[in-house]
Amino acid sequence: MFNKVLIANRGEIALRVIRACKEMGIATVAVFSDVDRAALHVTAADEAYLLGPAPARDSYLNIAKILEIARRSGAQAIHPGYGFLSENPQFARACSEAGIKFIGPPASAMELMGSKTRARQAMQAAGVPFVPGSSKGLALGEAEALANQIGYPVMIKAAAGGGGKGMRMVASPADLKSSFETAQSEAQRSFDDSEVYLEKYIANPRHIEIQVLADEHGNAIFLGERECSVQRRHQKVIEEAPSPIVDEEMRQRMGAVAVQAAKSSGYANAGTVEFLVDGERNFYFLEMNTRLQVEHPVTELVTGLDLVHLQLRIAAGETLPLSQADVRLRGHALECRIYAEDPDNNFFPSPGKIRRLIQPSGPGVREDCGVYEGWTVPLDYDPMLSKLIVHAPDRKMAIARMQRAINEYFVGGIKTNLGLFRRILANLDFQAARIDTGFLDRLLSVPADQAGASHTNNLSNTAAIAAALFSATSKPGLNGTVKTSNGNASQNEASAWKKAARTEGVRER
Ligand code: MV4
Repeated sequence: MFNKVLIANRGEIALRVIRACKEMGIATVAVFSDVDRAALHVTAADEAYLLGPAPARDSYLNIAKILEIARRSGAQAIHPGYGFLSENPQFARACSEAGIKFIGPPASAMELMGSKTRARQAMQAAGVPFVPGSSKGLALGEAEALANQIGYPVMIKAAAGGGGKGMRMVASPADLKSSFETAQSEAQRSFDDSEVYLEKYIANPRHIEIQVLADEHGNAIFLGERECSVQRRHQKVIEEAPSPIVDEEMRQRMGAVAVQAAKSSGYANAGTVEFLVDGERNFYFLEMNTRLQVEHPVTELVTGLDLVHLQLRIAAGETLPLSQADVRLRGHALECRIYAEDPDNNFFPSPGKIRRLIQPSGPGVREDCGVYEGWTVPLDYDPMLSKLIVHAPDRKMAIARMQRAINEYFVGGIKTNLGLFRRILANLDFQAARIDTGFLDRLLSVPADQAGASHTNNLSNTAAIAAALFSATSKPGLNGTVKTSNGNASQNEASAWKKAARTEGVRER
C-alpha cells in the first residue's frame, strides 16, 4: 500500500479521499488555490501546498504544478476525485511517466470512453446493447440517409461530448441540416473536434447507471445500480440506490453488460456505465464515466463497501478482495446534492459567506460536506456545498428520513436549494417513483403551491419548521436580527415566519 497520496481536488471529495487514506494509514497531501487557503480539505490533510491563482487552469488543472508537488512531497500516488483532471488521459499518462500512480483507469481506457463513437464501436464489438444509430462521425448526407432509415426524431451528438454537451434533438427532416451544422460548429468550438454522429431519440428516458469495480488482473464486478433521473440541465439533483424500477433479473442483465463493457475496454479501478432506459425498460449503453462519481455514497450505503478504500487497494495492485457473490444490496439510499444557488433566480450559483450552518445527524444520516460555518464559498468553482445521504430499510422510509434530515438542515447567509428538496420529496410522482429525466423540469414548470404534494409537507408545516429553525438557530442576543437566508438582517421576515406558523397552525386545527 502507498505511504503517501496526493489529492488533486478540493471540497467534499478531497475530504472523502483524505478520510479513506487516514483509515488506511496513508499520509495525505492536499493542494489548494489562493481562494482555498482556509478550505476544509487543506486543514484535514497532513500537508498542503499552494497551486496558484483561483482559476482552475492555474490551479486544480495545472498538471505540471501538481506533479511537481507530488515529487516534492514524496507522494506515490494521486487521487483525482471527480471533475478537474479526473477524466483527462494526458494527466493519467503524465503521472505514470513521472513514476506516480494515477488512482483510476489506464489512460487508454479513458481515451476510448472519451470518444463516444469509439466507445460505441467497442461496445458493439463486445455485444453491449446501445442506442441504434451510427458509431462513426458522419457527413450531412450520411446523417440524412441514416435518419430516414431509423426514423425521426433523432439525436445529433458530438463524438467528444458527453454529459449533455453538444447534443441536438431533431424532430423532422426539414430541421436536420441546420441542426447538424449547429451541432458541428458547437462541437468544434467546445471540444476542438467537429465530429458528430447520430442516434435514435429515446423520449423521456430514465438515467440508470451501474457501478463497476475492476482490478488490474482482469477481474471485474458490479455493485448494483443508481437511479439518477432527477436532474436539471444535465446536473443530477437526487440520486438513489437501488433504482425503483430495476428488479433482480434486470439488475443481473445490466450488471453483466456493465462488467462486459469494463472488461472489453481494458478497464481498471472504479467506473460507471451509464444507461438510458426507455418506457418499456429496455436499456441502452450511453457512456462510461472513468472516475469515482459524486453519487458513489448511495452505492456504499446499500453495499456496505468503501469505494475509496477499494480504489486505493486496486491502484496498489491488489486483486479484488470480493467476488460478485459477495455483493449484496441492503435497504435503500438517497442522496441530495446541496448547492449554493438561488431558487428565485433560476438556480443561478449564489456563493458567499456561510454565516450559520446546522447539519443534520441521527440514525441513517451521512453528510459528505466540504464547507463550514464562517467559510466563504468561492465563485470560482462548482458551488456544491454538501451531499446529504440517508440509508433506510426501504424507499418509503428513506424518503421520510431524508425529509427529516432536510428539515434539520439550516444554512444561513447564502441561498441554497434546500427548499427544492422539500418540494421533490413531497411530490406524489416522486414518492410513487414515477420519475424520468423530464421529471424535475415538469415539477419546476408549475408554481410550488400547485404541484402535487402530499399533505405531510403543506404550507403550515413548512412555516412551523421555519419558525422552529429560527428559534433554534438564533444566537443569544441576536434574536430577531440574525442574517436570514437572503442575506438581509431582517426582523420582519423572522416574525413573519413565526406569525405564519401560528396562524397556519391554528387554521389546520
Ligand atoms: C439521449 C437522449 C435521448 N435519446 N440520447 C444527455 C446526456 C448525454 N450524456 C446523453 N443525454 C441524452 N441522450 C438519445 N439517443 C436523452 C438524453 C438526456 C439525458 C440523459 C441522461 C440523463 C439526463 C438527460 C437529460 C436530457 C436528455
